[in-house]
Amino acid sequence: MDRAESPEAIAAGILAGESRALGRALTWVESADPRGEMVRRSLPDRDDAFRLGLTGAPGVGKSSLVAALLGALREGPLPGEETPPRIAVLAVDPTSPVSGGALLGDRVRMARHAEDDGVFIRSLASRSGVGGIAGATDEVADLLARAGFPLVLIETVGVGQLEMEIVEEADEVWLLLSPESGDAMQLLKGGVAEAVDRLVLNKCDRPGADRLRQLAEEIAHDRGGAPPVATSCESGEGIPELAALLAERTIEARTAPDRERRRRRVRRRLRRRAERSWIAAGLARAGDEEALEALVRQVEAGELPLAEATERWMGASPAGGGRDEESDG
Ligand SMILES: Nc1nc2c(ncn2[C@@H]2O[C@H](COP(=O)(O)OP(=O)(O)OP(=O)(O)O)[C@@H](O)[C@H]2O)c(=O)[nH]1
Ligand SMILES: [Mg+2]
Repeated sequence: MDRAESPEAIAAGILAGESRALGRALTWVESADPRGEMVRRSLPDRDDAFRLGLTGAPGVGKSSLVAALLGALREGPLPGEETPPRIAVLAVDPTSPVSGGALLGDRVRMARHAEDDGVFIRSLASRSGVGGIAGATDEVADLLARAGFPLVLIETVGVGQLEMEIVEEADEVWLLLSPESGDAMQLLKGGVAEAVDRLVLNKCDRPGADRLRQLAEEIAHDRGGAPPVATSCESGEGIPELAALLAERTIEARTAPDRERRRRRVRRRLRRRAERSWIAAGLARAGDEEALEALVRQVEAGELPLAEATERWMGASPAGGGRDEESDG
């Protein structure tokens, strides 16, 4: 193996701020390569990055907002610090197996930050091997925290179940709505505000923004939620306000972390790791592809019930002896 590619060398590279080393480690983490875990263990044990989930319909302006926030936050240090905060951006498209299309646009919008070595941009593919895309998002964010990024922005397309699983991994979730997307009012009336921490009304330079704002304010007020913030990535309206909020949260995450949130995260992480080990252990005991193929033929020919074939392949004793294992679930 190339020595420069050893987990130790990669960990050292990460601590020296090399984004290439970080990229390599994240690929290992994402694909559940054991070298990812070795790098993780070589890095400081810290979990104090603030993770912001940004979600919303395609084209609502998530990447534009991320770019605007990067611009604002990279301008100067956070209070009490000497250098601007390093920021990581994860672009997650759960609907795309390779996260292609959305990222192309993101690359363009974030191009001016590509040269900034305090900014690290990464897309995550949904075919991840770490217990699904939510698991990959969590483990990647964990590594980024250890690599010394105090702030991780997670951009996710959509507001469905899968997106919500991803944003579960975040400390706070902002939902972007825009007067241009026809269903913004319906989403609001349907109670989408309940599922997120803040509504961001982007494209407030566009027609219809006032109506959307009025409804969003009413709803936020009724449920006692955070007031919505109207933004425009064109005029810059609302950007300083959101950047200040984020700066505050980032410092809070370092100085006064939310213990309960962390406990839930550790719990999910533990479960996911256990599930992964169970599956790996089960597959190690199971028969090989050839055995599987033979069993498939027997089931097909009506010679063997599916349940029994499954147990045989799993390596359980043939005549139903493996069944009592269910009781420890
Ligand atoms: N007028 C106006 N246009 C905006 C604003 N924000 C973003 N846009 C435009 O909206 C389009 C989509 O912006 P993106 O930032 O790519 O949106 P996105 O939500 O990241 O899109 P996906 O990643 O494809 O889901 C681009 O053409 C932007 O220039 C805004 O505040 N006002
Ligand atoms: Mg985008």
